[in-house]
Amino acid sequence: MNPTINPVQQVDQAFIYIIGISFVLLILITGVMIYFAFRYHHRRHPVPSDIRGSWKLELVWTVVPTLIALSMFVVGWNAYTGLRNAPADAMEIEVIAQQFSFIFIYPEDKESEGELVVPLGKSIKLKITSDDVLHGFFVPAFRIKVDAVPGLNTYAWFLADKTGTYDILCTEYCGAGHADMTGTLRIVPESEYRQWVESDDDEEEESDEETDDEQTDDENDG
Ligand SMILES: [Cu+2]
Repeated sequence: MNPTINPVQQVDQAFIYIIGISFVLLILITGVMIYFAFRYHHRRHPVPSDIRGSWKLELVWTVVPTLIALSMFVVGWNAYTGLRNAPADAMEIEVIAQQFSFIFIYPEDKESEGELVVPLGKSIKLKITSDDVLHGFFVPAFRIKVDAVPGLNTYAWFLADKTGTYDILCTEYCGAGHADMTGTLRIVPESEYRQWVESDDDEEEESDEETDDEQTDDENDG
């Protein structure tokens, strides 16, 4: 139904492809090495052979690994471009990283802290920046890991193709509260999203204002 390619699958394919080839090579090379150590042991093979080059062999061991390396590049490039090319119809959400939480600003002008709520089935483009120091915006379930840099706009996108809650983490050591700089991505059915985005939760947000965050922030500045 949705023609959008999901970069999660492309990233996983690139990973499996590269690790698969690495395993095949590991087994082949180790096998040949063990075989040669026995076969050409000095007791079984006292006089070494004098080999003077073989252009055919050299051609094979140059061309084959080159093709393998290029194929890895193509698979990786497809995954990378998949992650970088957000669909034109994606819903845009601003992400502002700060010591020590993520703030999300929705098209409807709603704001949330620590929790990113998005509707199921949509492509979501995140426009990322930082208010203070370097942070990293990481959502492992969607293979997103993008720096949040003060004064610079970076972006990421994902296809919200399954409901559920997923972890968000900061992956740049940004101060004493870095380890607590986590969040949740919640993918909900469109109707639930509408309800959530229209609900006025200003009072709710005020009650969770954390004073200890500010304290660690000040201690860290020195
Ligand atoms: Cu951070």
